[in-house]
Amino acid sequence: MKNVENYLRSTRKAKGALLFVLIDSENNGTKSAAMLAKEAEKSGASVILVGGSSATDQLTMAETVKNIKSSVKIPLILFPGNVTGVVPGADAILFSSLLNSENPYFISQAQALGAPNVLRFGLEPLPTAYIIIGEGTTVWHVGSVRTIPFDKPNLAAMYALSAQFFGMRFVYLEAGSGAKSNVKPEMVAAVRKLFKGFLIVGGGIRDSKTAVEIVKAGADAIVIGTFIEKGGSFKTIADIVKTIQSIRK
Ligand code: 1GP
Repeated sequence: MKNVENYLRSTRKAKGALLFVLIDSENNGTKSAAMLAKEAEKSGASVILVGGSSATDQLTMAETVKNIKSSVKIPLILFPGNVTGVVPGADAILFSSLLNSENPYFISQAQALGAPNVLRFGLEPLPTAYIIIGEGTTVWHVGSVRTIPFDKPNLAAMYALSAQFFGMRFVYLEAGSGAKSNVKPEMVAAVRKLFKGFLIVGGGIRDSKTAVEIVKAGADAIVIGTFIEKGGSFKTIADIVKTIQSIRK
């Protein structure tokens, strides 16, 4: 796909909020990544994300990307947890800075190390502020996060506004993969009030009700990973897509 950012904006406009399905390249489930991606596409997902904060095997990642690419038409976007997450064959990459990390490596150093390969592999960089909410998750641990508590929406809004001033066109509010609690709608709404770009929300979303609350609060896309990895039904995924697309701004 030539221009993923345009695709995201125009699909958002035409169809309503989008579902991104996250596939961990190191998933140990019974279904292959390509099979999961195919079912996700059939259920109405708009994007396949491949990555994760603990997925560090670059060879497996590249192989997974290749397999998924040959199975689906929807764009495949890399979601790197480190420089090892930059591999050839995808359409785009969430070129992210973990804004509330305490370790400069995750704010700008890994990005500098990864940038030459983003260029070399022809990946479309989607400039993204990655903001972690809550604690105890893998991304929280790996990313040396100075966390934002779930009940402090204004802190998240401050980071999102700074992302906007930096010129980042995407904000990803992340509770962490498999998080017990999802990002609360109050926080999504506080961010939406200030951030004009494309707002992604993920972590701990498993049902339509939660997805609807988050979209109504202003998310442009929600991300679901663990539910699918654990064998959750694609009928639920199709229901989620249908309900979030029925919400109009
Ligand atoms: C994690 O936001 C994504 O990076 C998805 O979270 O795995 O909890 O669905 P889940």
